Amino acid sequence: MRTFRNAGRGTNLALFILLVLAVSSGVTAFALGTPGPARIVAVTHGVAGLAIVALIPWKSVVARRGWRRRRAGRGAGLALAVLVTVVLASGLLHTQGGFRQLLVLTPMQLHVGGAVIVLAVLLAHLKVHPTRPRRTDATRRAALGGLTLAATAGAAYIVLERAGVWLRLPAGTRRQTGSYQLGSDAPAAMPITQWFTDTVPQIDASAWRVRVSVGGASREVSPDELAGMDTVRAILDCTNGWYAEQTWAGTRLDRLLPVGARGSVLVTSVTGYRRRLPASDTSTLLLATHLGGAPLSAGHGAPVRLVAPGRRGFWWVKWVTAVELTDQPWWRQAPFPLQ
Ligand SMILES: Nc1nc2c(c(=O)[nH]1)N[C@H]1C(S)=C(S)[C@@H](COP(=O)(O)O)O[C@H]1N2
Ligand SMILES: [Mo]
Repeated sequence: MRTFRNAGRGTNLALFILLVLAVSSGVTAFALGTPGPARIVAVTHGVAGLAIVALIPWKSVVARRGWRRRRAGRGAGLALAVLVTVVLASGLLHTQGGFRQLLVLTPMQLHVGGAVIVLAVLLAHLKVHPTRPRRTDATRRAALGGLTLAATAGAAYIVLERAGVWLRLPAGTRRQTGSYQLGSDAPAAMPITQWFTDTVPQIDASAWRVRVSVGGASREVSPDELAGMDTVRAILDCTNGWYAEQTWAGTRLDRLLPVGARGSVLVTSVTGYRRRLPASDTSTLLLATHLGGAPLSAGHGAPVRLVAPGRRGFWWVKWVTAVELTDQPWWRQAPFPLQ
């Protein structure tokens, strides 16, 4: 009986550690657009997820015991089990099945939305069944168990990755960020995506001006003045799970700002959506008016949008009306858009 109890404790603690790892790597993966670091984070996330799957048989023994004892919090526990299943299944579906829409949601939206709810329910669940690490948990047996689990999940990850390539499944074509190619050099086939807070606005492009402010001074620039100065090949990589490589044309941001500008540049959309970027990046940032040789479509940000190579899609502000150079550091903002 005693070893049984300990096994339950071990499983719960392992699950807790894996959950922290999965959530932190998941959030970090959303922030990263550069392939090398993004791959390390994506692999960590995948292995943590598979380790959670590997613990399901153990956890279900523990959970069934709790269920029969009719302890408080049974409802929360059951809801958690269902939600975790949804999160794991949608995560696996994304990594194996390519970018697709299931009714109204993509697997990634289901995965992230589910995970947010899991965290909320889990906090409630932990309040009822608190589990705190004890000195006595750090046994040789626990260490061996942890290593076995890590090795199992790592091996499962490699098998899934290899199978994706050998069997020519969508999984084998994922970019290092985890996204699937969709609509490269074919703007009409590229999804039109908003961060969950925004919609495509109705606009009159003929009167459009971008207000460029530096210190107290500001001037207005028309889309025509921005068109055709610079051309850039860049990958738009949306956290929703797809990416597209395109040729973008417009004007580099450093041409509009003083040489050696410091601080940050706040880029604002007519919808209120905005991101702040480091002023030191302006030589690689583009205010684009054209995509694939044609003017931007309304959905893709006409008449002017930001192109931010190497950054996730949520930095690529569409329908830009203002660009403002300020002293504020770029990181003084929410890590993900809130409006
Ligand atoms: N104004 C505004 N710009 C935005 C967004 C938004 O919601 N509002 N979404 C961002 C996100 S999350 C992505 S992935 C890209 C999508 O660009 P696309 O619709 O041209 O594919 O736009 C970015 N720019
Ligand atoms: Mo996105």
